[in-house]
Amino acid sequence: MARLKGIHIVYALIFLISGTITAQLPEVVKEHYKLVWEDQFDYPDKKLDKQWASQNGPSGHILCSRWRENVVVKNGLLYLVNKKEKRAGQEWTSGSIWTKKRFKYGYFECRYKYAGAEATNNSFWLMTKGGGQPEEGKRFEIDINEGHYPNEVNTNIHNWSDITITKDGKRKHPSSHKGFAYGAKSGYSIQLEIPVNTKKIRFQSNNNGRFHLGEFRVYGLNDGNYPDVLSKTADRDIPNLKNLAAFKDVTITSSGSYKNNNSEKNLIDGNPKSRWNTQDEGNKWLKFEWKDDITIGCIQFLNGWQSANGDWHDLIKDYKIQYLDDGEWKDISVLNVTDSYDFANKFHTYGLLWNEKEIVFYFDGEEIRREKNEFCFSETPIWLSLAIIKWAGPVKDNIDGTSMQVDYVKYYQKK
Ligand SMILES: [Ca+2]
Ligand SMILES: [Ca+2]
Repeated sequence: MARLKGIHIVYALIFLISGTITAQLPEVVKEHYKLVWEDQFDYPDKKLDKQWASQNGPSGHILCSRWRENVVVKNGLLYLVNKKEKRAGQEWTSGSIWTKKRFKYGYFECRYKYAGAEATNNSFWLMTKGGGQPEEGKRFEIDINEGHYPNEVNTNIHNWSDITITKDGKRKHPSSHKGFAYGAKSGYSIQLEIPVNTKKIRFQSNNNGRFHLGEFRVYGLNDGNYPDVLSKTADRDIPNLKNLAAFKDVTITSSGSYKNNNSEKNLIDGNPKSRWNTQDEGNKWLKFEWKDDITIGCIQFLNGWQSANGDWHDLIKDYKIQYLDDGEWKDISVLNVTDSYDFANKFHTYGLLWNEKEIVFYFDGEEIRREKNEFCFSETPIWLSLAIIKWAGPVKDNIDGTSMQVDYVKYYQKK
């Protein structure tokens, strides 16, 4: 019996494992596509060079030079390794490789984990290679994911043929971006199940980088009737409901502000677009103090900023709101996105369905973005690249030794 049970457990495990892996494939791919090329990285390191080429040198737009030595195949995984070492005029090294084979149209999928540090760019992407213009369409780049630790997925489509020079001498090219910050959002509305009475509340965040809070609202009891947190006119939307944080006798103190610009007043001016910009370093906090006890039924705040395409940027990854109760700080609301979305801790799959008409992006088999294909009509290698960059959080020594870990890359073609 014991043996039988064991076999059953093994079968159950195989079923579970294969189930979770096939479940990642989009329906359309399952039905109409077949696997024609893959790399599982299940071979000795030196065999990597059969199918992949490696960068060996610096790159001006990022903070690291990239070398074959930073690329390691081991135990069924490909590691792109960040190191703090001076080489080729840069302070850091990392790895970037591309397939010798060229691909066109199909479903591209990669299963990987991010390097576990901010300021790293963990990318699975396509880009035409070679100097000339392609016969059809433009030179292009499709970033299936430029992943930023811990929770961000970034997709891009770049046109590298139509470069123009702006009046101030900068190179520009047409591109479109859509980003996703899993587990984070721009507006939080925290309705208290049990109202609290207090004279003091505080907001804290360990977010590494500087961030922006557009508005901070504290409401009394109002039968659950509070404004839509993202409403531009929230302060006037509900008759007779006043933001207690904006009362005259409130004292607002903070951990600091960007360039000491005292932007705390922007938290309570009713305008979501004017913001408190925090200082760069250290913990960030805000404290509100009233002369007399207030009763709190709801707290709302806005963070991040929105670009013209509707994307939100710089959304905070953690916060804690507390109130003072008899000399003791007690939690009202706590968020830490890495509890649910830590893409360095868990493997996820990033996919792209590319045909003559459309470019469709997937995350764990779910469609996240769909665009018309306007100029991506020629063959490209598949690229796997790790980089250290300035625009995804502060660059710190904890990057040293982290790695992007790739389980596999697969390419499916239409049956
Ligand atoms: Ca404001
Ligand atoms: Ca593998």
